[in-house]
Amino acid sequence: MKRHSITNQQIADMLTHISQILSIKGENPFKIRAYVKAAQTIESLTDQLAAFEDKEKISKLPGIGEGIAKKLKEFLETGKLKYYEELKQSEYAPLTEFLKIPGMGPKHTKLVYDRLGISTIEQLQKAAEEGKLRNLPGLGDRVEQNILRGIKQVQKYKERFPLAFIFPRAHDISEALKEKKEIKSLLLAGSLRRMRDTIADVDILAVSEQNEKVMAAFVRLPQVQKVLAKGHTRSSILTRDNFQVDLRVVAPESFGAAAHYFTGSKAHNIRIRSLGVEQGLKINEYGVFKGNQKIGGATEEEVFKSVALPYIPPELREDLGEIEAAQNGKLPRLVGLTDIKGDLHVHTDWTDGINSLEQMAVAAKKRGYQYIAVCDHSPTVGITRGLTAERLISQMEAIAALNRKLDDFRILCGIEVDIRSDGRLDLENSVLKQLDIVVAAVHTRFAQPREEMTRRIVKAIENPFVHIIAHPTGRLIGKREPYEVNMDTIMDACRANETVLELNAYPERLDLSDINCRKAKEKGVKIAISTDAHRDSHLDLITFGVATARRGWIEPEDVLNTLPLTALLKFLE
Ligand code: DGT
Ligand code: CA
Repeated sequence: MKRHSITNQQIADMLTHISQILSIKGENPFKIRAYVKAAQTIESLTDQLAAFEDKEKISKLPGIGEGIAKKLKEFLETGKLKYYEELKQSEYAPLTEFLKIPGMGPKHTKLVYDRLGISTIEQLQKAAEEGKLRNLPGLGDRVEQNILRGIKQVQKYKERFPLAFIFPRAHDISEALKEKKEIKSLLLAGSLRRMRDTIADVDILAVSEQNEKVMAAFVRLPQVQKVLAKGHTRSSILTRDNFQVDLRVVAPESFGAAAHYFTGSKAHNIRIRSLGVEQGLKINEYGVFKGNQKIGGATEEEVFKSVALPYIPPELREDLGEIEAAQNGKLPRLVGLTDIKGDLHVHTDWTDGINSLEQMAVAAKKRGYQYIAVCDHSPTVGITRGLTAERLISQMEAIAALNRKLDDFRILCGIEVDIRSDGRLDLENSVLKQLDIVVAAVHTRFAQPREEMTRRIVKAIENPFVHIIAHPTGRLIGKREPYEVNMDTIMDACRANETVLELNAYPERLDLSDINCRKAKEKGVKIAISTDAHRDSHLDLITFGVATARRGWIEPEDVLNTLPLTALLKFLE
């Protein structure tokens, strides 16, 4: 591995892997925590660690102690870390795969290995099916069933990766390629450009006239585990993270046609092509042709224009009505990043966030926002420092003091209040009514029957002090299915009570999903696109929320936090 090409993501992945091996081995929790924290810090850095001139600065980063800093220096300087190489030789190292299974923590992992010699997911599934796990100390019937369900879920997602996983890794690859002078321009196409919530493989287009050089550089990237194919116009690699990347090199005059074709979706392409056929045109990845004559294809606009359509944004290209809308001049004016005026769900170090109130406010202001709503957790969520009524009131005082200091910016006092299993909230209305904004959310008892869960959430929606329901279906992409809930009933109740549904932009949530956003819009329910930031750099995650909203045909006026501060305050009242 070339030293300068080690990315923050690769370093963070290594630290995470170390923490996982240590946790299975049953090492000191503080030591494990140190690696987890260091990984989080590095993942959220804006500058590449490898580009630090002064490597001594590493130990000054928040959450990175001397010991880990020394190891990172070694890794950056030599491309290898001896400690990690040795750790990977441990018999427990291959078991980290188990930690992806919901219901399997490090303790269970060690137990099944020590007692039953189980080291693969297949063996684990077989043992669970044969009822061999339930007799292990501390497991039992229910845990065994949970593990089986977890395995099924992991298998379901095996062929598709969460957007949150692919996005930074694909961008690292694209940045590395952009450094090659032979490449004139580059586009991440496919489902990634359409910002689907899961991605099967990455499709990259490069404009170049020096195919051989581009392909040679591509297959030599440090991310490559295996070269699957190497050709003149197309090559494929498997990354060390086990996802496939296809690179296609195209000539500038075909770029638009190729971009359109490889952005997809396939269903959208088929419709466009048949519109072409109706007009006697052939549309493919090389261009738009009338007979043998090429009449367009340098830009995507030319492709759309050839079939009498305006430009359709990538997020809409799913053949879910966008072509008809384009024909009738009814394409939505999609919400964009610059429409967002503030973030309505952020955390601070008063509960489980990393940054202080002031740091969050400064970061938001720097983004050009007019406001943020600080919505730390209420007591029962299970985190240790949930805000009691007393602490919430002190936080309100701290916020008021900061607001006096800040120009042209407002911190709203809020709470992410837990919706208990019977639909009652975790704090009294007498407390909630003192706040600017109340966000309510389900964090426990996800397995409730559909009717019960629906009633539980409707009760929160009907509470006159609740403004927003956070992450309304509770899904964690690739980890947890949405809970059973009747979305129609939820949305009808929101409409009736003027309650807003959150689109949580945290990339493993993206909840509401694109489909549910579209449904909310159709039902006349407003959405709030919020990041649920637990540190200042998380404010950037808004990108994923906005992309998901765009996939859901959402326009600025459908979104609460496109309102400027004064209009927002009026709405909240
Ligand atoms: P993915 O990879 O499953 O997350 O989703 P995509 O959309 O990236 O699909 P992929 O990688 O199979 O193909 C990339 C694009 O290439 C796809 O969005 C549209 C285009 N494409 C692939 N196969 C066909 C095809 O048979 N016909 C047409 N018209 N387009 C295709
Ligand atoms: Ca793809």
